[in-house]
Amino acid sequence: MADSADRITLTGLRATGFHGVFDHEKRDGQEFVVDIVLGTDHRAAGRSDALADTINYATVADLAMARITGPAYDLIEALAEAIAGDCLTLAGVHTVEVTVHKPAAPIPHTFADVSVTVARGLEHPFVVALGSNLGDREATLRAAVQQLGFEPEIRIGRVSGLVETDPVGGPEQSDYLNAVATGTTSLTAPDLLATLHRIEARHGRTRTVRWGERTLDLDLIQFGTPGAPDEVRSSDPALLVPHPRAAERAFVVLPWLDADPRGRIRVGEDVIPLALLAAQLDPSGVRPLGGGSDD
Ligand code: A4P
Ligand code: MG
Repeated sequence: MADSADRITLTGLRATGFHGVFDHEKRDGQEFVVDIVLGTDHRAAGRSDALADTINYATVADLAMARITGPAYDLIEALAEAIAGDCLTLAGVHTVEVTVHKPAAPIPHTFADVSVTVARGLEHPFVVALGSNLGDREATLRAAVQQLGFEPEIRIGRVSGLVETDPVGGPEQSDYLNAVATGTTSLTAPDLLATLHRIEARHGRTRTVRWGERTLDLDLIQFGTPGAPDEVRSSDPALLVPHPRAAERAFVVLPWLDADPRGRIRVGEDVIPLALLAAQLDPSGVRPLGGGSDD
């Protein structure tokens, strides 16, 4: 999930709260105990030895304590979810696991403890472009979207209609089918790209000729929200995001606009509405295949 196995662990944070389904729980209160494990990356703090480069665990404790002693929930699941959500707002937190114990819960038997645990990750929006011009192109693109959605850390949002497109660049080759999928993920950008490569490989993708024909091409177009702190901008050849050619390609921009009419794209130092960019591109090489939504 996170790109490192680094952790901050806070256990046994305890206080009286008023959470519970029964009136007497909301009236009299009882003890709640919270454990929190934050997934993070300690490298910066390890190098600098500066508090500003890490997550202050006292702040984490303050946030959780405010939830334990704050407005009453019926369920400890809801309390755990609220604490997890608060932790994810802190800079540097990639993942969070919250366990809420309710050792005096109204269970009419002898028991040691009862608890619930929720595990959550930061969700980043992403845009993926799909292309195929070999084999059963439509079946391949549909299967690829399905396989992406099966990944536990990927949630597919909107998928464009399929478009048939004239090949751009490369040797003479047959027409492409293209589509664009948007979604959110708790993966990092490199891990999402690795997942795309695995799915390409499953469809027999081989890399011989650059821009040559392919059973399946999955390009990571954008990761994070352009202009926001979670936007990933990378010129590393192994991870070029935003995709350097996306903004000039009607076979990417037009289906993307179909999937997300309010989408925004980075072009150089600007972030502009996709609709504005689409209006400037020549749409003649892009033809809807059947039209409509693909999901
Ligand atoms: N790589 C780095 N960043 C990324 C990223 N954001 N997304 C690396 C995907 N891959 C990325 O990719 C080359 C290398 O880029 C890989 O090692 C990958 O890790 P590739 O998929 O092996 O090669 P490619 O797709 O032939 O090259 P490239 O430069 O990605 O080509 P494009 O720009 O994707 O163009 N015409 C139509 N009508 N429709 C198409 O879909 N596609 C292409 C390929 C050409 N013409 C087309 C279409
Ligand atoms: Mg590619």
